[in-house]
Formats: sequence, C-alpha cells, structure tokens
Amino acid sequence: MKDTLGVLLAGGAGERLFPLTRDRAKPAVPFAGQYRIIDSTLSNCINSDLRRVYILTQYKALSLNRHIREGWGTVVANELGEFIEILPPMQRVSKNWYTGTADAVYQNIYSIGSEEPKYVIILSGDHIYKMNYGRMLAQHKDSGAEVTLATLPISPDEVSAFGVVEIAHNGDVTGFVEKPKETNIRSPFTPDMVDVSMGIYIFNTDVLIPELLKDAENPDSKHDFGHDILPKLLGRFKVQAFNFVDENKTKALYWRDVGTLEAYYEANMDVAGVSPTFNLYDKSWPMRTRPYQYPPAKFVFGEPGRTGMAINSIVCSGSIVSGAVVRNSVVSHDVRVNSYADVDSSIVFSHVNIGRHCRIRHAILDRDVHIPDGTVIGYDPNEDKKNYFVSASGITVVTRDYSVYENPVS
Ligand code: ADQ
Ligand code: ADP
Repeated sequence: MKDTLGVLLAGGAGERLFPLTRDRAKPAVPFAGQYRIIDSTLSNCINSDLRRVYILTQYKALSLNRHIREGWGTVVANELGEFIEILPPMQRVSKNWYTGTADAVYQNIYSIGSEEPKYVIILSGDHIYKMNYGRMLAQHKDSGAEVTLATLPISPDEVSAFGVVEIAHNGDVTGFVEKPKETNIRSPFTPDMVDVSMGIYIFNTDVLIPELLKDAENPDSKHDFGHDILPKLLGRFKVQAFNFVDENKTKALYWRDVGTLEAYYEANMDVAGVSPTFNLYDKSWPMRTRPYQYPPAKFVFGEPGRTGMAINSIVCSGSIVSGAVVRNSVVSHDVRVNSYADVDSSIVFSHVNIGRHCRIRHAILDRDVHIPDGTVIGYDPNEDKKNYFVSASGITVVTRDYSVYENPVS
C-alpha cells in the first residue's frame, strides 16, 4: 500500500438524505451513535494500511472538516509522510467548483501527482462496509490490470442507482453502463444477478492522469467517473473487476450505499440488532472515530419504581436513560430520556432531550432537538407530516427547524 494514494470523494450533496444533510455533508451524517458515515471508509483505509489519503470535500463541509481534523488527522504519522487530509475546493485548476467526481479529482491533480504514487485508489465517503483494499490492490497487480473496479452482485431490479459492469469469466471488464433503467447484462459468476460498481477504483497513476486531462478538455463531458471516464477505458486498457463476495464467490459481502433515508435507517438498525451483519465489536477490523470526552452512559430509576433501561440498543457516552425504556434504537452522546418515555426503533442524535411520557417510534431525531413531555412521534404518519419530515417509507425525521420545541403539538 506504500505506493498507493487514497482519494476519498466526500463532496456529494446527499439530497436523498434530506433533511439530515440540510446542514452537513452526507459523509458527516452521524452513524451508529458515535460515528460518522465517513468513518467506515477511513477505518478501512487505516485497517488496510493505506496511510496517505486526500479527502475531497465541497458541500457544507464544516462539521466534516472538524471531524477529520480532530478525529483522523493524527491517526497517521505525519512525520513519516503519512496523512489523512482534506483538500477543500481551492480553485486549483479551474475557476469553477467541482462539476463531478472526475472533475474533483482533476482539480487536485497537482496534489496527487506530487505524491508520486504508483496507484491511486478512488473511494467514496458514503458507504458502510469493511473491505481490505490491500486484497484489491493485490489482484490489481497480479492480474496486470491498469484499472480495477470493485463490484458486487445485486438483483436486476435495483440496477438504476448503480453502474452496471459486464465481466468476462477471467474477471476482465468488457462493458460498463452508468445507472441504466434496466439491463440484460448478467453476472457470469452468479446467474440472475447483475454485477454493479461500488464506486471504488484502483488506477495506475500513469493511466489516471492522462485520462483526467483528456476528460477535462471535453466540453461534452459531465466529468463523472461513472458517466465519462470508466466507459471510455474499455478496449484501451486492461480493466478488471474485483468481486466483493464471500468465499463461495456467490454472495455479496456487506456493503451499503447509505444514500437514502431508508438505507441509512436500515444500516443503523442493523448495528443495534442482536447479531448485526456490520459488527462494530469486531476486533480484527476496528472502526475508529473522533474521540469525545463525555461521562459514561447511565441507566437510572426515574420516578419511583420506573426502571431506566435499554434493550437491543446502542447508547453512547454522556447519555442518561432515567425511568424510560429504549428499545431497538441507536442513541448518541449526551441524550436524556426521561421517565415514562418509550423510544422504539429510532435513531437519536446527540444532545437530544426526550421529555416525560413521550412515545417515539420509527423516527430519527436530529441533534439538539428537544421533545416536550407527552409528544407522540411515529404512530400516525398524517399527524407527523404536519410538524415533521416524513420519508416515502414512513420514517419521521425531526430536525431543529421542525422541532416541536418551536412548534408545540402537545
Ligand atoms: P453515485 O453514488 O450516484 O454513483 P456520486 O453521487 O457521483 O455517485 O457520488 C460518488 C461519491 O463522490 C460520493 O461519495 C459523493 O459524496 C462524492 N461526490 C459527488 N460529487 C462530488 C463532487 N463534485 N466533489 C467531490 N465529491 C463528490 C457512483 C458510481 C456508480 C456506482 C455507485 C456506487 O458512479 O457507478 O455504482 O457510485 O455507490
Ligand atoms: P425524569 O423523571 O423526567 O427523568 P428525573 O428527576 O429522573 O426526571 O431527572 C431529571 C434529569 O436529571 C434528567 O435529565 C435525568 O437525565 C437527570 N438525572 C436523573 N438521575 C440522574 C443521576 N442519578 N445522575 C445524573 N443525572 C440524573
């Protein structure tokens, strides 16, 4: 990995995660209580021994910048030439903001080139998964590929959100279509499934740089890896697929693009469950984050006889559950859940106060929200819509502006 530079794309607007991305970039959205979404990819970098990483940000990056600076900047040894560093859009090459993922990389071409890496691995800050990039690099080198795309098999009816990859039996990529409505392409390894791109690419640097320069001069290009760069590589370079599957090579390993509220909610529910597929307690693949100095989580009697407890839940430091019940939920730092309250199947961000007798279900409470005593959320979507954001599948999201604190219902 010493010859490899990581370039982590963290600048997408994250519109489908609205309103959680109203004030913050998608990679900075809290995940599993004490983490941010980007921690999954950054933990993969460190656990894979990838120790030079540029993070390209653009959109509402304040909390992301702070998180990286305080949580990740010092994880690597700067004195040895290692870094995990944000490259903000500084108008290095053109006068415009990044117009697409390839443009974001192109505009930082000097920073990338000056590191003189042999390989560049392009990563995304929006995914929850555990992947050893070293294995992908080993395949890249062993196969003699010039470009390697990480892929996994999914059901044909989900292809419209992904780049579809056509793969030959020897692993060579022979076709690529970005986000088709539907496709006849099928996986050669898992019949009835379609191999799609995970948005993770290893390039030989001497292929990447000329391709980016050429793309930058093309007025018809959207400057996007999926739309413009990858399809044009085929037939000109050896492009391989690295299939992210189990030992039997049939089943996709855990990887979630948490780009929608539904996918985000499910990924959080998974970690709170009894046997999560994405296990935070796996010592062989630790997930790191920015450290917080809060006192321990505490569970106390509130009103006499009211036990404060949490079941099938994650509760982070600084939080107190007092005479209330928390079930199947993720509770972040410095939260208060007061007597007679019931919190079920919900995600509670930090500094939230849930008043007495509240009943909260199937909801996401954004940070700093104060829920007054007796509030009921998640039991009647029509009622919730009057005050909060309700997603297409019925997840109620309470943010500061929608807060009942300012707009009381009880
Ligand atoms: P999408 O996830 O839809 O598809 P995109 O929205 O471009 O791709 O985001 C990729 C990554 O780049 C995200 O981490 C995003 O935050 C970041 N990003 C987007 N625009 C950026 C910009 N202007 N500057 C900096 N960063 C930016 C891609 C591929 C598909 C593949 C899916 C897998 O195009 O082929 O299947 O990822 O999720
Ligand atoms: P409620 O019944 O509304 O939970 P409490 O009197 O139990 O009211 O608690 C009031 C506040 O004090 C709550 O925010 C609770 O989290 C906090 N609290 C309760 N018990 C303790 C404790 N033993 N140590 C620290 N804080 C506590």
